[in-house]
Amino acid sequence: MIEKKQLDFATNAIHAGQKPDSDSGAIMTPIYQTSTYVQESPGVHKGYEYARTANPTREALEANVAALEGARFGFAFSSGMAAISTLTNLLQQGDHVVVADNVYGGTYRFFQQVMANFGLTFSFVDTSDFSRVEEAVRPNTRMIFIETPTNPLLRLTDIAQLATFCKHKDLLLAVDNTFMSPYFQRPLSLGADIVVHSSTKYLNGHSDVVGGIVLLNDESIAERIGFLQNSAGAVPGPFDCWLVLRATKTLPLRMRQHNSNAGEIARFLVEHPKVEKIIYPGLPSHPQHELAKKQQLDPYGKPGYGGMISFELGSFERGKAFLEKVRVFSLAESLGGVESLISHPASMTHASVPADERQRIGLSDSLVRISVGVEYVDDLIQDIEQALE
Ligand code: P1T
Repeated sequence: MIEKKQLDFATNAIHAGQKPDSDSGAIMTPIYQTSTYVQESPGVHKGYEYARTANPTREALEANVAALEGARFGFAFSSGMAAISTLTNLLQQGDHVVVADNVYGGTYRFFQQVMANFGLTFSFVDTSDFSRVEEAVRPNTRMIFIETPTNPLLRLTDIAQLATFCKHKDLLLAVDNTFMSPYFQRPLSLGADIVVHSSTKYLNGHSDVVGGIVLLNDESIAERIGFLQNSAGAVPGPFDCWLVLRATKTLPLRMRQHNSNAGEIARFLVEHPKVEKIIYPGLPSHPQHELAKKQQLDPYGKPGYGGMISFELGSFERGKAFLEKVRVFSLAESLGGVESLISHPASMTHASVPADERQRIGLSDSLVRISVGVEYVDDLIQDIEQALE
């Protein structure tokens, strides 16, 4: 169990889960680059037997992110998908899951094309509309899985409302908190059972690691996740854990800058005549701006909207021309790094969602998604301006 500290978020970001190395006094947690640990006698050891089961660098990362999410337990994985896949391993053949109908394309693909072959069924519904969730729940429903805001349409679901419903119906509520990071949203404090992240994104923030993490409070589910982490074995290497641990120290600084830059860019895009529709939860025009203001709060209670913006340029051709013309933004999948990225969800991150399903949920071929980095914001705005011309 991870010790819960009452320190501030920014202090925890730097210190939680870490202590000076007992051998050398090194202030930074060492990279325990080892696959196994020497035992004095069979079963007599220092708490570590084999590195798939436990590694001190990984444990430090797990404790660190757990402190940020307000969780008792954390389990790190080799990717966000490995973390999500482990959540489905909590279920049994015949179980049903209600999923937000706009999730990362890889999550949709994994549920529909992999887990559906193992006797699980999934209903993809717009969870931002609570009545749709109520309608979708069946006697065999065991879990509700959401992203809020969603990737890439940035739709919000009221976590507290859904959590109350899930408690009443005895369902597990899992929230993919990748887009907000714990700095701007802590779903466990709103009643969710499980939080999952692609730590590839904001948690690591430097586009040099693929990783995932699961955070939760319930001891018996945590025991099972720990068992699955060891049994299925999709664990991250110690160096990757160390990189993410290094990165979370600056999570508050980075998130504040992502949020501030994205806010300025969103206000610029709103005014631009060539931009047909802009989606950013920080804009009063976002249909769930009021919910964003209430649900997406920094550790000091101030609303934050993150660094992701989606917008429409009217046609695929115009979107493509724009994507090709940007210079500071880089055309690439992924998000949440210090550098600004731009992508075309329909052909990139959400290509595995069938075209008719994309159309049904409103993910058009002309939608462009940007992950606003922490560069000097005027350079980013100028870049967008010249590419729109
Ligand atoms: O890529 P990986 O670390 O396995 O994480 C998958 C994942 C899970 N959840 C969300 C909300 C995500 O956005 C992702 C990965 N997304 C991208 C690669 C992307 O560009 O949207």
